[in-house]
Amino acid sequence: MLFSKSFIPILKNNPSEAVIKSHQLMLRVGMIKQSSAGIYSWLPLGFKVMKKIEQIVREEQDRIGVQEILMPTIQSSEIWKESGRYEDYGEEMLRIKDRQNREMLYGPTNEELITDIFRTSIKSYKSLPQLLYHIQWKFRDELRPRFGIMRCREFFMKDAYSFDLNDEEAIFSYNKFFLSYLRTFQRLELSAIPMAADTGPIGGNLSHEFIILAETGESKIYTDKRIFDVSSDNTKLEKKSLNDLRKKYETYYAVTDEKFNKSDFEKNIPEKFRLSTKGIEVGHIFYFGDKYSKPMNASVDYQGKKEFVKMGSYGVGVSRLVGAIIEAKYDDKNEIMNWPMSVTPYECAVIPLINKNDNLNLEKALNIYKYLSEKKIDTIVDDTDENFSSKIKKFNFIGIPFQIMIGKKSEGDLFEFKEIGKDSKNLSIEDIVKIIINKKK
Ligand code: 5CA
Repeated sequence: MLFSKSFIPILKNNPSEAVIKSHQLMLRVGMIKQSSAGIYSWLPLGFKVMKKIEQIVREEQDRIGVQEILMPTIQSSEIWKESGRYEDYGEEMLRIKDRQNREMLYGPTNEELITDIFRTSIKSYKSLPQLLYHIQWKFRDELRPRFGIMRCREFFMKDAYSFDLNDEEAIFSYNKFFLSYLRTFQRLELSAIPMAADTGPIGGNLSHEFIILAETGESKIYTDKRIFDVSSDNTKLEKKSLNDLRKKYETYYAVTDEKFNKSDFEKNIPEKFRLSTKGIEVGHIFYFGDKYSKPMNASVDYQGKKEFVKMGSYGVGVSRLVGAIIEAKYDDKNEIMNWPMSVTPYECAVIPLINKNDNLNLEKALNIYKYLSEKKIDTIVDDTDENFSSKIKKFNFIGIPFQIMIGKKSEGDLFEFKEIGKDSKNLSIEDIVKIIINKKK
């Protein structure tokens, strides 16, 4: 991509409406644009990051055997009346009437719709388990949308649903998602802690929130620091292995505000391991048995009897993750954004010093761009005539992890190259490619 042709509308100053870093930065470097309260357009830079996150979430769902579908954003009120949630959901639900005066709504979540899809097609216990997910926009008319895309009204979510014959099988499904979430957040270079959580309007009595630590987070959390050392490596997709994994986490105290109990916290954790801080909820999983299947009559035949299926649901805030990654990775001191390689908007920036009447550096930059593109390195070239130091500052700000500067320091076949936040050195283009490709692995 040539910077001159890109759509990256960078603002000169921090927008005054933004109070937290991710919101400021996303507006400032032109990742998003607010269209109305709590509703945003995603511009190329932000959209690229979100799509990369979406793909990682997708791959980790596929890996545990969940099948992808796509349900609509607009739902009929009928199914919500069947489950009993139409009234209960309250003002957060955006209710709409169509031209026939039918009550419709913009889906805030999809338990009802998926249960309806399931019940019309699956009749035999032999088809279980069924694990299904989709990645789709949701709408919740939040009372106080804030922090940009972190708590907004329209947001992009991965929601998955499991259907099983009995509790034991359903917990197996739950635990598969538990593992899948740990792997997903690890690939995003986030350290997410699973915490015992309240179930709110989704319901049920088993639930974990996946929380990453950040001072600007909305959730107050209390945890034993030793939970950070638990590893999910070598966990097999088998009942025992998955049960053991969840148990390993659950031996450590880790709860959100609603479940906090001061005396338990102090009794169970030696003082040096106690951590009370704030975090951002990036995922939430629920087990709620037959809460929806019973009123909606979703059942299978098993040994001549009708059994209501046991269900769980599993959410990841795909759009929220863009902001959450910024909150977790921003280097305040040096004012540098550190995108994980797996989701960075561009992997490499080529920054030529361009003098009037001298095209040599620009030509070199364009040749490098061609070469890196052949090597499948996602590159942006700053072909504008902005001054050299403000170009460098700009790419630190956007957070492109690798940068090649073509200015006074580059000589012959060697180019000034740096990994963001580190010192630069002169290297050949072949060595540069090796370093970048190695980091991508
Ligand atoms: N049906 C369940 C699981 S699929 C459900 O809706 N869970 S949830 O309410 O916890 O939402 C799932 C995830 O979506 C949350 O963990 C959070 O990361 C994200 N999310 C929820 N509300 C918002 C919001 N207003 N803005 C941005 N992201 C949100």
